[in-house]
Amino acid sequence: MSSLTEVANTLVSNRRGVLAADESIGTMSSRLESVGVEATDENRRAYRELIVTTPDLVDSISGIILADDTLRQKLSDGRTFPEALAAMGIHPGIKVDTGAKPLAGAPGEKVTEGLDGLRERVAEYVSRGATFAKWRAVFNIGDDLPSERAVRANVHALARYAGLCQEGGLVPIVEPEVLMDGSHSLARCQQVTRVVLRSLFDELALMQADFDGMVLKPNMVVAGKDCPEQPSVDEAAQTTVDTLRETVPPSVPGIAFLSGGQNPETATRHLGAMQNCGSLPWELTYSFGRALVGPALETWRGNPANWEAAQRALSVRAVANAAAR
Ligand code: 5MM
Repeated sequence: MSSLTEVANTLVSNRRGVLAADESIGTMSSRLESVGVEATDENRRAYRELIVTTPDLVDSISGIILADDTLRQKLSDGRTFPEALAAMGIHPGIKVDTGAKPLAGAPGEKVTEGLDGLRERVAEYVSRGATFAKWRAVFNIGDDLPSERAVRANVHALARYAGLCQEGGLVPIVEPEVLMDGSHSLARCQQVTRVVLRSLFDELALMQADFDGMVLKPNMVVAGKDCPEQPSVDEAAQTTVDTLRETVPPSVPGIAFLSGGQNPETATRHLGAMQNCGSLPWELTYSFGRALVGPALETWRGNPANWEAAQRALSVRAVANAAAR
């Protein structure tokens, strides 16, 4: 087994999942401000320290995705974040995209950038201890969206990212996110997710990415958050699994879902229900951001007196997701 395959398997097995703590500086700043914490480098660092020092996190978390600034910061004890994670038995990961930018000629759609200089950045991240990477593309659902050009531009970038990571020794987490924004139905989300995933795996094959040395991080197939007809948990879970069976090659070791703005309990219930949808060729796990850390951030609010309670709030979500598997 190559070391990429080994890392990919470790990320998704043993009932563990990946924690996404890679909010860009802009996103992290607004999340801190939303709970009354000033958005400074130090507060962003302290919040990430709270996450990674949560007791027993290793029992339910196999890897943590960091942002570039966090990778370069240190814990209070002087260790870098990758050093601290590796010592705990948690893989340090790095978000390598530079964000979703408006796609020329495609109003309302975005293409994720970050390929320029990526070979060199991958080498640097490996030297700083990262073992895996993440790149996220976003797709809006609308009457005529996503357009074919937005799908093709994004899957092309995702596939080139995956190739560069594997060449440089990082396991790529490949994240195509069909957004929950809007009033579209479950069936429409399924249709769009199917198109995106088919196109993605065609492009990954063209770029000769190794399916067994990657992890797919898709959205769950759900109705838009403003859709008046919301499916049951079992229906959304079954539709998600059906869509993945149609599109994801069996050699991919694991699928680690994003939570996409679902409330934490609902995301966990969906994950649990999917485990009862028959035998599957891949592991199904979580790579949640908000659905894991949201309650901890709400509890902490920048007050040192809330530190342990916030860590317990994170623990509750992490343990619940591991149990759902
Ligand atoms: C943690 O947020 C990640 C980075 O977001 P920005 O680059 O937009 O600041 C994001 O990619 C995240 O990894 C995924 O969306 C999964 O997080 P959720 O909250 O959807 O589970």
